[in-house]
Amino acid sequence: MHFHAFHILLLGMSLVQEYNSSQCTCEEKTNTCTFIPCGMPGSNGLPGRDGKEGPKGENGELGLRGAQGLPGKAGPSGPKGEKGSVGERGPTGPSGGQGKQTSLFGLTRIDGVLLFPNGMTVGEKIFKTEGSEGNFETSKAVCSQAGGLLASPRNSAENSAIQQIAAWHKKMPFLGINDIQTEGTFKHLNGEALGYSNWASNEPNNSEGIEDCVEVHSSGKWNDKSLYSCLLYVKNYGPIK
Ligand code: MAN
Ligand code: CA
Ligand code: CA
Repeated sequence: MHFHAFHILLLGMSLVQEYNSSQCTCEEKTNTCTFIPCGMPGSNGLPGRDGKEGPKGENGELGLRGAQGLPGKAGPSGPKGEKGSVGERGPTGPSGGQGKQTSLFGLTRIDGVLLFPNGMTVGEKIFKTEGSEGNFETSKAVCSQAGGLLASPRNSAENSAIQQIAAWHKKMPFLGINDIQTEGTFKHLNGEALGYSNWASNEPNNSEGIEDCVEVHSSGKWNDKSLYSCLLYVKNYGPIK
């Protein structure tokens, strides 16, 4: 049907063409000619321009799970723990003895400390004074601090050391010897009986009411004296005996 109408149209147009070509020539009208009446078909034109970009496609399928990542950084340190319990007491160490002792021109140094004029060493003992004086109770108490003891000679060498220290200070010292417990029976502070003594002649005499302590004269000789006398105290830093 369409085909038939098209041929009829072609036929009509060719008749009109036939008529026009016999009467006049066709005017050239640029871009107005929509129909080529006869002749061979022309060659194909150049490809048209690229079309516009299409719409965005749909999301692809979910990919495979990736490999495990590296471990993360360490976290901040935790709070301080509680204090532990006290450990067991360790074994008793060896006795300290004295530090390095040197003597030059009669001056004694222990660990570089010069004892003159406050102290002297005799064997393992160190006798040392602060140059202070007090009654018997005060002297005992001060010397007992920090593990010391009021000096109490066990032999003539120790007595001479105490005598020398007292001479340097021009004072008379107490000894850690008394007869407080039993009149006439002198003992060391630890209760030990006297194995060595150096009494002056006619001493002890317990004169002046009561004399239960001992002082050392500049000669080194002993005299029993009142507990309330104020005398130099010398401390023994070494072994007691
Ligand atoms: C003083 C005191 C006494 C001592 C006599 C010795 O009286 O020191 O302790 O016995 O002198 O004469
Ligand atoms: Ca006495
Ligand atoms: Ca006396």
